[in-house]
Amino acid sequence: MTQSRITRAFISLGSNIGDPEDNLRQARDYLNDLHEARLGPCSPVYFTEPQDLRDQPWFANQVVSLDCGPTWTAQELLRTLLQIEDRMGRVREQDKGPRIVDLDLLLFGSQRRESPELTLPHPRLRERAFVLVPLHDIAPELVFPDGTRLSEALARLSFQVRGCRIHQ
Ligand code: PH2
Ligand code: MG
Ligand code: MG
Repeated sequence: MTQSRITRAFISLGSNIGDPEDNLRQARDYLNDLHEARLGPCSPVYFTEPQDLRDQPWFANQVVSLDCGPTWTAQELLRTLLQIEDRMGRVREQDKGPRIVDLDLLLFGSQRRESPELTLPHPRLRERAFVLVPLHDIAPELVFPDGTRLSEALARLSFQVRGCRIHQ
């Protein structure tokens, strides 16, 4: 992959069915095999209290970076993430149910967009410790496209990290 016009994307990985850590590993393998893209730094895996969902097992969550060559667009990456979810057997009928894997596009470079298909940055990014904590592990200096620092967004959230567990 040439170095020109590489866009760094950040992707949130989540799972709370079966063997969640192994599901995240499999998802990383799929990302690693993508053409014209390279998996960059990956955060540790955290075990996190479910947010906005009732009576569900805790999640395994992680954030990874993906360096995308010039042929990639944010929409194409989103479609690819949904395909990986399908290949891994995600069932979509009850969207609030537990999931084998959830791959959310958090950021695609400094792109900002709002469409029914895709909003960037991810609209709930700043409310979620299970996203901001691992994102901060791999990109502590990150500044969002609107100029807010990731570290400021983290400081505004109320949560607790105990080892690899995140309570919120
Ligand atoms: N994903 C959600 C809603 N709530 N909570 C945790 N802890 N982890 C998730 O990945 C998660 C969630 C919607 O996709
Ligand atoms: Mg999600
Ligand atoms: Mg999703």
